[in-house]
Parts: sequence; structure tokens; C-alpha cells
Amino acid sequence: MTNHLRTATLAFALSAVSALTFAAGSHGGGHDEVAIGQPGKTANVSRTINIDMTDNMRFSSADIAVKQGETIRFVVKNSGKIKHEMVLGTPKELKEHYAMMMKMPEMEHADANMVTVAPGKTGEVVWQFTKAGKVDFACLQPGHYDAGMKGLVTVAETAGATGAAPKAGAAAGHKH
Ligand SMILES: [Cu+2]
Repeated sequence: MTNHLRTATLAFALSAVSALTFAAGSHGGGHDEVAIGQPGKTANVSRTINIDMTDNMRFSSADIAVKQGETIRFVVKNSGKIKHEMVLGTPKELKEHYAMMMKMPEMEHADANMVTVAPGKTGEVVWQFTKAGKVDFACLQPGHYDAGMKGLVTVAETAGATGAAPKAGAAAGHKH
């Protein structure tokens, strides 16, 4: 009886540990691109949106409306005298990335969901918004995010667009 109980307790403890390990490992790093969309193809660009970044820590357009499925070419100009960037992401990703930037201000990074622009220069991000909802963007240069250099893309659901995305999602190889 005592033995039986101990075995059961041990089995329970082991399964709890493996469940925890699995939960922690199921989302290892990387961008949650399914949530915010995917890198766009230049050939599919439906619209160009110009955004100006300034040293008063603001994007000229901080409230952008797009339709689900649209591929947008963001032409991002830095009118300031210091480096700025536009990074698309979930609020969680942006916060994590920003925390890293605060620790390593000189960190250089490049990805399809972002562009870092030197003073006086212009950069581009081509992005397809595959999911209806909200997609945040921000400048993650140290101090800028805290100063309010952020914006929001509202993705309006379009009939029929829901079925268009699964291929890309499957190709990304997300395991759950
Ligand atoms: Cu900035």
C-alpha cells in the first residue's frame, strides 16, 4: 500500500516535470510572425505608406489602417539627427527586444519586420498583414520607446482573406 502510493506520487511528479519542460520548450525564441503577418513580396505591394521619424520621438503616422491580406511598403524617413528605427511586433516582442537594446545600445540588428535608418536617410519595410487585429510598431533605440515612439497598425478583417494565409503559417514550421 505504501509502496503503491509512492510509485503513484513519483509518476505524477515525473509527468508534471515533463509537462513543464514541454511548455517551456514549445515556443523557443524567434518572431511570432503568425501573429503580426509575414515578410511581403515587392511584387504584391498594394500600397505605399510614408512615415517620418523625428527627434521628438514620434512617427508622423502612429495610427495606420490596413486590410487583412494587404502588402504594405513602408517608406520610412529619418528626419532627425540621431538614429531611429521602425520595428513591427507584438507588444511582448517589442518589450523584450527593447530590454536588450537598453543593455546593448550598440547592438545592430536587421530583420524583415524592421528597418533601422541613419539620420537623413530613408529605409523600407515590405510587410504583409495576414491576420486581422492590431500590430504594434516602435522605435527600439534606447530611450525612444519609453519616450512614446510607437504606433499601431489596425488590420481590418476582409472576407475571404482568412483562408489565404495557412500555407505560409505551415511553412514556418511552428511546432505546438
Ligand atoms: Cu527613435
